[in-house]
Amino acid sequence: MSISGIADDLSRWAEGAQDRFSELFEPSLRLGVTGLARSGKTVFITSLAANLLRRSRMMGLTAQAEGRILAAALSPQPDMEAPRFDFEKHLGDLYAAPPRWPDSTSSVAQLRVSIRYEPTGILANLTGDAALHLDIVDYPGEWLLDLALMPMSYDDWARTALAAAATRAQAADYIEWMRGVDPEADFIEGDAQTGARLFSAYLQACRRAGYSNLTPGRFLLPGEMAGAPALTFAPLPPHSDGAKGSLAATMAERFEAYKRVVVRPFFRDHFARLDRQIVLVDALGAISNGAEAVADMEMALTGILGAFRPGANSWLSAILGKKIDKLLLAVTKADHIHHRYHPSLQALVRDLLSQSVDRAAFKGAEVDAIAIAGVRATIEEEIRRAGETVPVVRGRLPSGEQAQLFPGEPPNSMTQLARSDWGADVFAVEPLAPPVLEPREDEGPPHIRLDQALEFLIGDRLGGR
Ligand SMILES: Nc1nc2c(ncn2[C@@H]2O[C@H](COP(=O)(O)OP(=O)(O)OP(=O)(O)O)[C@@H](O)[C@H]2O)c(=O)[nH]1
Ligand SMILES: [Mg+2]
Repeated sequence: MSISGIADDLSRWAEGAQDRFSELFEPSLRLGVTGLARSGKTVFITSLAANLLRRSRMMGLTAQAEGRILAAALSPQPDMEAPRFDFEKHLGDLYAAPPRWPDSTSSVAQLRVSIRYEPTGILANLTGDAALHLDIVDYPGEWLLDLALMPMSYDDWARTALAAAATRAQAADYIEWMRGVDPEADFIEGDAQTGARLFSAYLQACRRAGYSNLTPGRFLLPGEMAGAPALTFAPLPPHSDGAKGSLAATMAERFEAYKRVVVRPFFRDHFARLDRQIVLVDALGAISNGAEAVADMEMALTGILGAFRPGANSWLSAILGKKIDKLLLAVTKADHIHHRYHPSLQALVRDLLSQSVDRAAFKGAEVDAIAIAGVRATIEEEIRRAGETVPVVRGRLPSGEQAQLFPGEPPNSMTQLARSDWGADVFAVEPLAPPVLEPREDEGPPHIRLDQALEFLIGDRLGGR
């Protein structure tokens, strides 16, 4: 297909059959998609929406397998103030020549996919067609970690943050600055700005080093709030006299402001309105980075999943209107390993899930774990090595060069992960270039288990109503 043909095709792909979905009061379902930076959120949402619009790769979705999905189209989202997820741009990147992974994104974004289907059961004969508006909400997992700040005072937070910083080389500049300031001295804006800048730089450096359990989340992803006073503070050692107008007292006020104007509105306006949730985890990446990265991922995951147990946090319980009733933990980028190893990976995620959360705490919510790939960038092959057959995958490296890859056998439990010395010499995945794709009338990008993930998350809402 020519380049202009592809562009035409992509625009038709996203074109809404809006007239078919114009009725008011049709049910909607808000699906939250979250995960730490680079976990695969944008790729997941782009491919999910594309595969809902063109569904021949979605036979694991029962309503599709039964031929009951009559139409699906993008339609205008209900929230006027939230940025729309840039589906066309991200899909265009995937189908470009050469294809590109989507750019990094850093705030909440939303996309509505409206689905018309035939209900089942006794209602089928009475009601005719039904519609479901699926509102997909993309938000950074880092913002969920901020929940832990809510019950903390500035001193509590500063103590915890400084204890972590003391063990990390990345904090050297910040600690040097901190030692040079007097917390009791009169507040000067320039001091707060320098402190906040160095502390943000420290958090950014930690993230580049593979740490993910980092707060305050907006210091990493400030969005439109960059430079606001509520983001211009940093931890100082506990002080005895927080005289009003001192550097320490102002830092403490700003920490409280951060909770009030950043954390609380996020939970109230976005989080509290979700019906279902998928949490994406780049576990293969963490395993490749070694034991410390895995421990950090586990800790971050516990923090993230903690937000879904409102009972454990009275502040959150108070603002939650309804409860999330289905939660799926998905390990992404499973196309990096041959499907023969997927059972190990699934077992590992299930184990991770049960270690990170006390399932009993999810009263009334159905929780599951799965290994997926938003966009499959590899094909599977077998090679003979030393008389044995080794299952490998073939993909393109970022240089464009084709390669056969065998990252190693992933561990199948947390115990195994803890016992062995995991790291790049035992198990290593490297980034791949996206696959070269041709748009087709009937199918979206290749994926792994997006249909099964969707069946878990919304399958019940595409049956009887
Ligand atoms: N092979 C493979 N790589 C993937 C897949 N999904 C994501 N990736 C890789 O992971 C990177 C990050 O994916 P994104 O979807 O941009 O992740 P994100 O969570 O939206 O990232 P931020 O917006 O930066 O937080 C991509 O650039 C790809 O390199 C997948 O299904 N298969
Ligand atoms: Mg993104």
